Amino acid sequence: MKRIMITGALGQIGSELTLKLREIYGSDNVIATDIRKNESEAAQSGPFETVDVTDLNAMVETAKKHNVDTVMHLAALLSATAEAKPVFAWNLNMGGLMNALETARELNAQFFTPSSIGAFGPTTPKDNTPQDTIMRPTTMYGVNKVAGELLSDYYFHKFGVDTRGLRFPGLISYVTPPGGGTTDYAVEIYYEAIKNGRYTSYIDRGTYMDMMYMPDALNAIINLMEADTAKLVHRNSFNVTAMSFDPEEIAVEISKHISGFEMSYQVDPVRQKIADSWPNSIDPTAAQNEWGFKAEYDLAKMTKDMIEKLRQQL
Ligand code: AKB
Repeated sequence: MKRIMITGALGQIGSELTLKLREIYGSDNVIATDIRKNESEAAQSGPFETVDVTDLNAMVETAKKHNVDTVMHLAALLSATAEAKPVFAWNLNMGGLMNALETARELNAQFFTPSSIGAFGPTTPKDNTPQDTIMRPTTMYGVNKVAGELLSDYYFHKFGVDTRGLRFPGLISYVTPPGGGTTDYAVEIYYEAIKNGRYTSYIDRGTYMDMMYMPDALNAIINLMEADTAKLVHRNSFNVTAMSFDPEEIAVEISKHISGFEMSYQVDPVRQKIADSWPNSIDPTAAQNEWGFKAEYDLAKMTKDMIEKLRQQL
């Protein structure tokens, strides 16, 4: 990776990934793109272009203008929003991905896009979900993610594009909040705990989902992209996870830092149904074996860091 174009660069992953890549590869070599510009550091600290991912021409022209050799396609709707607007989600998630893959093909560029635990469905084995298993998701987001994995593999086999991907769990960070996801509760809870000392969870107690702290997610992306191609048996996409917890367990961990923290529940049936269709915990062995995936943060270490950082920020 030397000249990288990122779509969705001002979103939850992109806003941090852009800065980290600029640190490693140099500011001028990381071209941030998004549908609109804002005042964030990611938009201001290096090249930025306004690009709508549904516009193939704009994407290809931007990539050519900056002579990129890597495309990281992050722009997408998350699970709950996709469920509320399924046709829009199909058009944006699949149209955007197709355009990004075409851009990579045209420029002979390396390619990354995230998949998700949402690619699994209710008939997938729920615990320690294997890398290769039943994938029959029942959400529009999941359908997009499975189709996206297959399409990325297709571009590798058919056109030789060096496509790589990760099945991300819920990502937790104190920088840019996620929007429209099912796992977002595990981010909101920290903000509410610090601001108000309480949180009302829309996900029910006993609902386990995989999660990961953003620094581990960024390292995973970079390590996968730097991995020796000869060692990759899988490409799109690798199971990665750092922890699995339910709302009760994260609440207990937060209580260790914020005494008197109160948790209550008002379950949102739409997001609960999505969560119920996802695994309790996934098995990252293929990622560990093929390119050395390792996560540094567990629930306790992440909670300590989140609370320290958010206390300074809020
Ligand atoms: C979501 O909840 O939609 C995302 C995901 C797990 O892909 N955070």
